Amino acid sequence: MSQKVAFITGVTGQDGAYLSEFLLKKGYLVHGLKRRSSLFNTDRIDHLYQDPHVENRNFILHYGDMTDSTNLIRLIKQIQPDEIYNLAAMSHVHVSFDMPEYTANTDALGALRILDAVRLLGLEKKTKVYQASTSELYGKVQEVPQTETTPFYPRSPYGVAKMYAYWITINYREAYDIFASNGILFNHESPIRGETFVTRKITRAVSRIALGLQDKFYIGNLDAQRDWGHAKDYVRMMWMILQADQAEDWVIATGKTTSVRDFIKMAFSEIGVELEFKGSGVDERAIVKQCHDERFQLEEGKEVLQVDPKYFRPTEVDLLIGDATKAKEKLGWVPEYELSELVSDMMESDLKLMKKEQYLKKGGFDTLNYFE
Ligand code: NDP
Ligand code: GDR
Repeated sequence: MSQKVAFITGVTGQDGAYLSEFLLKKGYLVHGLKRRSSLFNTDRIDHLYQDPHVENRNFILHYGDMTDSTNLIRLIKQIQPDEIYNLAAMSHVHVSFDMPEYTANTDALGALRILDAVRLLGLEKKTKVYQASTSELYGKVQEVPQTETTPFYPRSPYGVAKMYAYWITINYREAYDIFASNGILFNHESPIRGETFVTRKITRAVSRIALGLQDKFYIGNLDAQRDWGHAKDYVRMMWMILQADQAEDWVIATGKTTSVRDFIKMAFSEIGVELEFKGSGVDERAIVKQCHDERFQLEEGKEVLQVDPKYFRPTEVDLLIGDATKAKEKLGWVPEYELSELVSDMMESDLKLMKKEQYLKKGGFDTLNYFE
């Protein structure tokens, strides 16, 4: 059997990195789209990098951008992929309120550009397309838990852009018979999650507080509830979706939901700290009730967290909880990670990272003081 060829947009992101590892292990030739930036932006995939001078590489990166049609057409023509995973996106919900037009261009029209390139190049029968759809489509709660048939009500420019991408994927499937599927993935996290998403923001801050690099951190809506899974489980599902008998749309979720406040408690308990929350709304704070771990010297009563309305969104998604029965029954998907394991994994990794930072600081080097 000839080697399968995949093209991943968003290869430098969290999911792109895990998916690349996964497909390489399966023997794929993986091509990835990366953006030009003034600094290296390949941290998450540097361990996969292969010297361009070496023959028979199986991991190849190309410059490009989702807003550049001719670039995408040229690359897809050259790569002739069996599978395209369209993961590239301006993926931050809060930032999408600041950059609505760019978000629409990248997330909505970007998906169209990929699908239309497949059509223009006559690859309808060869190339399968995975579209990274999202639980943000559900937005304002219409039904709990959310399934493939729950009505959509997106609540951000990001959600609305992804709604266009979702429907254009279905339209190209129906109009041109392209094997194009949406994975409606609920939140998934990992030690390489972007630092400004709430879980990673929390695990980084808790690790820094544990090591005395920071006193407290600021957060937005503590009551939001999310269905959090591990990214490693979810990229496996992206591949399974393209191996299904037919192109369809699939919800991928754990079926359990947790509030931001409870995620914070779980992260602090990894360093032996019991928290007490005081006040409410914009005045809510958290203080150390007790620290059971002798390695970390956190005194009782120390304030470690405060709500800052700056992180509230103009319109919020309050509650997400997905029902992945269809994927479990038809594709045999079983997630391997529990939320507690995800939190441990992220805390272990961030503690290691912050120890390096602590070491540098002791040596007189400036460390990062930028938090969003
Ligand atoms: P990340 O934000 O970690 O990665 C996004 C990727 O897209 C990065 O490689 C980024 O490049 C790239 N990108 C952004 N804008 C452009 C552009 N204009 N042209 C080319 N590349 C671009 O996201 P995740 O890995 O977490 O998510 C992957 C996909 O899945 C996204 O589409 C996201 O919206 C969607 N999704 C994610 C979920 C999650 O919980 N993680 C849940 C459901 C859907 P750079 O590194 O240069 O910034
Ligand atoms: P989300 O993830 O918006 O669900 O989108 P994020 O981690 O940003 O927010 C989750 C919830 O936490 C609340 N929150 C905060 N969020 C951030 N980022 N920073 C804070 O300080 C903070 N305080 C509270 C938010 O209001 C929200 O309710 C992610 C992205 O990966 C999308 O690309 C993807 O489509 C969805 O998950 C599924």
